[in-house]
Amino acid sequence: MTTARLVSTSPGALYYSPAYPASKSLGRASGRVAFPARPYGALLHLSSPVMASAGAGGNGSPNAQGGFTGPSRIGEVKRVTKETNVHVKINLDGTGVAECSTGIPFLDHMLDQLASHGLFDVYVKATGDTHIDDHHSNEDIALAIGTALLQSLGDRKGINRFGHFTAPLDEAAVEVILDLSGRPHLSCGLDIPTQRVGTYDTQLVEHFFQSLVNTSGMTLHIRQLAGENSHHIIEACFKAFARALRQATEYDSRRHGTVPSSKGVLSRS
Ligand SMILES: [Mn+2]
Repeated sequence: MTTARLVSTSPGALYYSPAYPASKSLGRASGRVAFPARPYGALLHLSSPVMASAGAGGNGSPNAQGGFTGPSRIGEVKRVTKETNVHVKINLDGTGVAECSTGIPFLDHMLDQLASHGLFDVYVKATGDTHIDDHHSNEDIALAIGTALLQSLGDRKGINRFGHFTAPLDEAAVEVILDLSGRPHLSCGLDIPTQRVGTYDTQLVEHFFQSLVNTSGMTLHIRQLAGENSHHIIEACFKAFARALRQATEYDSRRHGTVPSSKGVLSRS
């Protein structure tokens, strides 16, 4: 972990605060998906297909799940250190569009799984000191994704909160159990037989999820049920994570927008 300077982050807490109602912060323009007017709005006008597709299910419009729909659930983080420069955007109500260029080809492949199987739109552009190794880039990308998730979830009202999925990939099977509790915890039970997949150090998988958990406020359990091939094991893990996260972030139509906690609040504090 290095000392990071957040040069630009979405003021998610402000944006999703009850004092800043969706009706005032959202709007449509010319029948196209319109992003909410924000002080840093210029950042959201990148010509990215990820962001161009964002908004289905957002803007308070009807979504496939029926029932409660909230504001657009988008998180954006720019994170710059002496080691890395990371830009992440995530739309929880996306269509599975991925635009990922991390400097780590295998991680790009895994983030594509996150988008595809989570039906999130995921934009990640990163440069880093990969001439040393992938450690800093892997960590900082995961920290930024976690922060973007934190932002996009806002006050976590109306969501399922829990997710559970087991994904097979040929001989491999990985189970993911997660809770968007606000409390960071990782139990990682992967047993990856080789040190590398391509150029990617397989030790970085657990580190990726630990970093993501820390900034997103997520309780995450990963269990490997079977597997011989390292690529299969890791990919099954990302697919199961994507599906479980999709479950957890989707709206519970019976909850009518209330916080899924008997305490009445899901926060990181
Ligand atoms: Mn693959």
